[in-house]
Amino acid sequence: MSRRPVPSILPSEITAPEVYASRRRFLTGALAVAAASAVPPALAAASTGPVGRELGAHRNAALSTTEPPNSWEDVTGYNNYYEFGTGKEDPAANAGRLRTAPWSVTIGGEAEVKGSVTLEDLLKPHPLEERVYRLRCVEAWSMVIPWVGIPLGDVLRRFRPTSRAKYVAFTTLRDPAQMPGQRYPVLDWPYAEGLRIDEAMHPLALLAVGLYGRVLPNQNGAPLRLVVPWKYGFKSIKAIVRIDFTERMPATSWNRAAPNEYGFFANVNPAVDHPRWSQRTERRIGAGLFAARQPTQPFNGYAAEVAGLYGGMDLARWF
Ligand SMILES: Nc1nc2c(c(=O)[nH]1)N[C@H]1C(S)=C(S)[C@@H](COP(=O)(O)O)O[C@H]1N2
Ligand SMILES: [Mo]
Repeated sequence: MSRRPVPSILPSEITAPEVYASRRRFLTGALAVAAASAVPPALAAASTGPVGRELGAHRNAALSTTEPPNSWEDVTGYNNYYEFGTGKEDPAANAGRLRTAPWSVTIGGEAEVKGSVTLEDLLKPHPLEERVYRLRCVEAWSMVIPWVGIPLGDVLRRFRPTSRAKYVAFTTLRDPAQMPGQRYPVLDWPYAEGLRIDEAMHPLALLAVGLYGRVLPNQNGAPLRLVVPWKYGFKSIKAIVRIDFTERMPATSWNRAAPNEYGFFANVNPAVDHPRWSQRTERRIGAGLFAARQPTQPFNGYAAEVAGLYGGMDLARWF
């Protein structure tokens, strides 16, 4: 067992950021009579439209939703990335200085090919695809994001996982000098996530390097992040520096922080509430304060593709 400092505030005592943010907007809005916009005034003023190096990517229409994508401002201005603060606007304000090049990823564990690989070499053999996916946060909000990336399974297979590889563990960079949020014990750093190997090999699991046709903004997980569209957003780990093939289910950050609230599987499931709020509906970011909440779909709308991965499992127990 590793020792860790006792957090001064338990994760379960932190006001859900969602609640905090909406409360704050309400206060501002009530005074400014600007409540119809869900975008905070400071962000709206700073909006520039898409920026960053353009990537050539071909749209994978078969795997894309036809729902309209959220604006660049929503996607890059309303983020969860606790390494840069727990507020939704903190990552956009603080992640800019993260050095994302050079970048390499270390592959370890139950695989025949292991060691450090540069990001360029990791990406080289794979054509980039654009896929428009819903992102459903466990905090009951959602967005639609045009990601650019490569299928995770295609990358993993190159390292020839052994027959003992039952899970894949992912680790974010740990660098408190660059990631100021890591100076506070909000989570057990570095951020860690994992998938069962069949989930990781599923064609919908994406390793993203861009969005809106451009290189990922730092606040969205540059230079390399996971996107697992049928699971709650916290599974989609950002700024990945390690990938390990494991025989045992790996420890994951949110599950360690509050195991009764965040399961390992974390499949989007409107029938299983979070202990502190309902998961039946969601608020689409950018739809405006008066827009109706939308019903949340099992597996975030990807049930036809992925439900078969969980045949025979009690999804209320394995939440
Ligand atoms: N390393 C790291 N990855 C992370 C997080 C984080 O705090 N740290 N937040 C997660 C959560 S809760 C969500 S909802 C998504 C948000 O992705 P986005 O900001 O690109 O929309 O990132 C996930 N990946
Ligand atoms: Mo989330």
